[in-house]
Amino acid sequence: MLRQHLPLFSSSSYSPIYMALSRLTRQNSHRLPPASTKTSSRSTIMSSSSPSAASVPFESPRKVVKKVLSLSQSEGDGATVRRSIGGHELRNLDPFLLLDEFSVSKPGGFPDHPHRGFETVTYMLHGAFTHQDFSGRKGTIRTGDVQWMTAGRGIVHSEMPASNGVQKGLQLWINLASKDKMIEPRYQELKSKDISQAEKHGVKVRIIAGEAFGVRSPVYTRTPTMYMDFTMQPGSQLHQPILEGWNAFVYIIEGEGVFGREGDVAASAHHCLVLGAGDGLSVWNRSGALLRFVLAAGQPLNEPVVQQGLFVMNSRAQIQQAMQDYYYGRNGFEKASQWSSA
Ligand code: FJE
Ligand code: FE
Repeated sequence: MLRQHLPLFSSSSYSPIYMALSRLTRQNSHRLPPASTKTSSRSTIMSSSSPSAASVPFESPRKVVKKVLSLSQSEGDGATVRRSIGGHELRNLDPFLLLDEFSVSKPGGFPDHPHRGFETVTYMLHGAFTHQDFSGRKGTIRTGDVQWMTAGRGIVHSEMPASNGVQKGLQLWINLASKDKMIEPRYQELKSKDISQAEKHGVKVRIIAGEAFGVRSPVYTRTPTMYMDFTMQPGSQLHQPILEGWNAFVYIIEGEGVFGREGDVAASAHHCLVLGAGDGLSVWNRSGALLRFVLAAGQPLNEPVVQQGLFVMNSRAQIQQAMQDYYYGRNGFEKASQWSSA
């Protein structure tokens, strides 16, 4: 399988002309892991109560196989992102394409730009963001809210700060299978109060997608995905099942913790930890402060990935098609030419 990965656009390169003229400039090939045989993302309730050191309840606990510190870089219009997945050190974590921890203040943001072929999941950590799209849809997400946007065949939108001060959040891009790349766009929006939560023995979880502690999220994941936000009290431990065959990672938002094996060194904020094969993740917070992190896992698609900035398809020909469709306003981009955000 090939992954041909091309650079994201710079802020000056949103224009259709740039996109039409863009050249495919860089290609990286990767071998992908074998396809998973499981399709369900169901998991069982795990107890995190056992104080015993030998209490890891998994047959094959997942270990951290790669640890990447995400450094700040500029993106969009005056925005700052810490990019882990999708950056140079972590190009490939099928089905995930990108994870940005973003920090943006007015008048910066992410002005009008297109997407095709994948989903964007925006999770607000602090502040508020307004999105507007080319079909007239407009909305604001605030601290704790999630916007799960399936771009499918095409969305053109803007994502801009909605209040003063710095707005912070995470944006995760999830690839769509070849058969789903040209589906109708769809939004799933969850207000903070509607996000399923569970708490047990000093561990709180907000379930954005999938299931933890016996509680399930209502979000439909076209590419099977789990996505959780865990907050662990000092001294607590967690044992979270993750389907075998799925690729999984942790991104630490705050504090520090021991992930995978009890004897490992603690990892701290802004690190992305790629997990190896296995059936679950164990975490220990041995620090004196809160530990907060997201855990995401997804069923690998095992399909070729050809990315040109904000279009992610399976072949160069499909990328050319996407650029033409956007330029000429076809195949889902009909509303693109007359529209600009207010
Ligand atoms: C962008 C590529 C992009 N990270 N985090 C190029 F992906 C973007 C872009 C974002 C983005 C938006 C939000 Cl709300 C959060 C993000 C990249 O939109 F602006 C450029 N120029
Ligand atoms: Fe976007």
